[in-house]
Amino acid sequence: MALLSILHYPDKRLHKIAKPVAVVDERIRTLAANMAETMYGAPGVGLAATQVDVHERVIVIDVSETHDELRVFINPEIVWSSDERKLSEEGCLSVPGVYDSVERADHVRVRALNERGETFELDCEGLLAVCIQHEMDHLMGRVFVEYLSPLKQSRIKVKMKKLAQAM
Ligand code: GNR
Ligand code: NI
Repeated sequence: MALLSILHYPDKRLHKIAKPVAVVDERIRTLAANMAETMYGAPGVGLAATQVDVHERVIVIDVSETHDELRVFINPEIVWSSDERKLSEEGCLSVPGVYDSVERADHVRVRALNERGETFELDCEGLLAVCIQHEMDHLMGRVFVEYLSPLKQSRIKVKMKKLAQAM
């Protein structure tokens, strides 16, 4: 397994649109395993392939406190979203140190392929619902800070550029 490096906002590659996975093979299973290792190491509760500069529709999530509920979503689709929406505080491994409120559907149903290429559906609420929507945004080239005001976005860009210089 290997730790992958995570792109940082405002890197242009975070805005690339991921392509569907054609075949769930060993290459995809290795990618998912390396993404999981990178997510746990960060530490984070989710990671989209876009963040490690792989532009294919692969997400890993583990919102458990015990870090033993890894879920891999390949070619995820939201098949239903609740009309009820909820504000919650988000952070992102690609925008370290920035946390702000984002409004999203409170409850979603997701259909995806697992690591064996089998279709599954999952009802998501709470942090899992927030996280799957946040990760699916990454696959579409969208970072959560783009939901914030233009003023906040420009301040975040300044902060990230200073951070990059310090590293
Ligand atoms: O680790 C993460 N925590 C988090 C908290 C609230 C809402 C979304 C997230 S996802 C984030 C990891 C990440 O950047 N995934 O893309
Ligand atoms: Ni993120």
